[in-house]
Amino acid sequence: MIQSDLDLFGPQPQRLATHTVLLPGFALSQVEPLLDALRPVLRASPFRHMQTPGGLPMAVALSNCGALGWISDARGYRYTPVDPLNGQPWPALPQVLSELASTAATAAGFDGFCADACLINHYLPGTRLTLHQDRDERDFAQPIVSISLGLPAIFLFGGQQRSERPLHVPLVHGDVLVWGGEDRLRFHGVLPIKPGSHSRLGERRINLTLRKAG
Ligand code: MD6
Ligand code: FE
Repeated sequence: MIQSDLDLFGPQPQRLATHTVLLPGFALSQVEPLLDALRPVLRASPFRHMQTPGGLPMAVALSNCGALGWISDARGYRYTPVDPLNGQPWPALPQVLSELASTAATAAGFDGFCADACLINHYLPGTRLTLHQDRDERDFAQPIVSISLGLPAIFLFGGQQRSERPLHVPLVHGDVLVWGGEDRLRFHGVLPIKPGSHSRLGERRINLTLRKAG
């Protein structure tokens, strides 16, 4: 096959580690339905800066949809069925989102993924996410599907120890990152978002991370 034939199939999946796959542009065809579905979600449960257990406001603003939502407050990090801002259940997980997550998981080698939680992160230029592990979910055998929208970011993909020097992975609008298995507890974060304006989303990055939390 010659190079121009390869291009017809679009960017190919990239394996970043044994159980971590970057699917470049995987969400692009669903961006408009995705944004249409997020609008009512964010009207019911708007972005807010949660307090860390240490009492500082988080730099990233967040919301959730699905049966469970991730929160942080003085008592720590956990999943709750109810939005603490309004006392109501988190908005339902839109079908377009759960289907995209499950097809992305399958494309990355994780069959039968059924998300019950979607964390919605909002970054302005300058906002970063410090290195952390995701360990508030019940079953670490379940993968995580992460969808990037808006401004580009450099994703820090570290090791099992905080001290391990992380890979710098560029993520752009429409990219989907899937990880699980032995990579599930790797440290990771996001470098400060560079100033700029995205043609569809303006001066922001939105990241959707879908999990089976309960
Ligand atoms: C972000 N993502 O990309 C933050 N966690 O805005 C995460 O913290 C994350 O992308 C677990 C798995 C995939 C992720
Ligand atoms: Fe994370």
